[in-house]
Amino acid sequence: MKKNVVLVITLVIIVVVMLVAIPAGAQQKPVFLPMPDPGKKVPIGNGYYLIYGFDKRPKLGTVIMKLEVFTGDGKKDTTLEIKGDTGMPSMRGAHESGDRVFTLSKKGDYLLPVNIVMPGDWEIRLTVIKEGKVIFRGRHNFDV
Ligand SMILES: [Cu+2]
Repeated sequence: MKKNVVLVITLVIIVVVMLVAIPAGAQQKPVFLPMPDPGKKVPIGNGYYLIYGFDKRPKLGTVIMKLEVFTGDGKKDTTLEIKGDTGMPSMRGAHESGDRVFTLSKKGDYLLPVNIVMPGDWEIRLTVIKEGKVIFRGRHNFDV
């Protein structure tokens, strides 16, 4: 009899943990869509698009990521908040920069320094925010 009680209590605890933990985990893992290559148009919704690139081919050291956002009729939009998180997918947590905000240049380009600290596979995850709402998440993967 005691064994059954222990079994039932264990099962109840497992079910409760699953109900609480799985939806919370799902909310914490946003999906970043793979983006077209540097220099190409990346649609970000509502006809808007962005074009990104680097000041030089990414290599060890600091490279500057440059990004421009255009409205559907081709005007630059400089009202967005854009964040970038850089790291190595094969070494999750080892070099993650955390979300860092792009600064806006006088020309209306969004700029972010990216530190490449070792050779291998790298990933930049972009989050684009308009009026406090995330409108786009995308990632760029490359090898150094
Ligand atoms: Cu590494």
